[in-house]
Amino acid sequence: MIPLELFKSNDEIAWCPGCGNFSILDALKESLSEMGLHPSNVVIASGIGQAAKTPHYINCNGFNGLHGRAVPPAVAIKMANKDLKVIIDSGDGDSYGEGGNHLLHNIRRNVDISHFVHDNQIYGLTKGQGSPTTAVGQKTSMQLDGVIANQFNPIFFGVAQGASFVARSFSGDKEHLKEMMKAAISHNGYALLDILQPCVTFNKVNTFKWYKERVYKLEEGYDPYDKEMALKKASEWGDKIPIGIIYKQDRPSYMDMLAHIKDKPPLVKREWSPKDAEKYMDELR
Ligand SMILES: Cc1ncc(C[n+]2csc(CCOP(=O)(O)OP(=O)(O)O)c2C)c(N)n1
Ligand SMILES: [Mg+2]
Repeated sequence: MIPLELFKSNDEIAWCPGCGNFSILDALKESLSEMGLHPSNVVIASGIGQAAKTPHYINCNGFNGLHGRAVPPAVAIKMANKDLKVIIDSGDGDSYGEGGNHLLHNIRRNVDISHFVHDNQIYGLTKGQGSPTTAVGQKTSMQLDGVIANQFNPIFFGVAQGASFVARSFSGDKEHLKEMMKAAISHNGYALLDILQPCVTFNKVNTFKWYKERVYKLEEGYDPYDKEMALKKASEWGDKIPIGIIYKQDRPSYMDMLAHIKDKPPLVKREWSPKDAEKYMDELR
């Protein structure tokens, strides 16, 4: 156990009162503290958005990068120092919209990082345009006659693509959220955790009440290794929305497969010198 106070940041929080981000931030700090992970061994990476401000609001290593580009620095950090726990904490727009391409390829690679998506089904920071997870027909500040593009289902996508860990939780159930965060952080490989979160200012449809009335925990005995069942569960959305670990698969992580990284000390801890490159340079001269 690491004292919770160590994760306290002095930055002023710029989220709206009542935002689901607050309990996600608390759950994150508590999970890290209870897992005994010291702030110096943790990195939180994000893109741009309200959710993506998280690295400023927690005292540990952080990287607040470009919109849709949370995955590349997170992967690079993990490649350079595989001893670090690398967590992406970003929004639905950042992760599934602008960052969709990176998401797809990280699922394929299975780099050992957790990806926590604050899914408020809206572009919050830029004042309420529809995001990939906004429902068809929903009126927004931008789509005045309603969204016409199909709604993206991140859970179904993750399972179908063979992500090694796919889960969903809800910011209104902090204990469940912590359980999912801890499972994702402990997982060896890429862990996608979609977190349903109300945006009290720009999404008047998917409110705290809307989620509360619909989410239910997976039945006792549910087997996340059963892909067919997982695809079925992943398709559920509407009156009933399942939360929990929907899909799991044991396969080696990217780091476990790279010859120059597996079974070796992290790259940052190895001796090196620019002279090491000379023999390769000679070949080109
Ligand atoms: C390349 C690029 N496109 C668009 C933007 C504008 N932009 C910044 S944040 C954002 C949406 C963020 O939405 P989301 O990731 O869902 O986070 P939220 O604010 O809802 O937490 C957009 C469109 C940008 N900064 N860079
Ligand atoms: Mg959002």
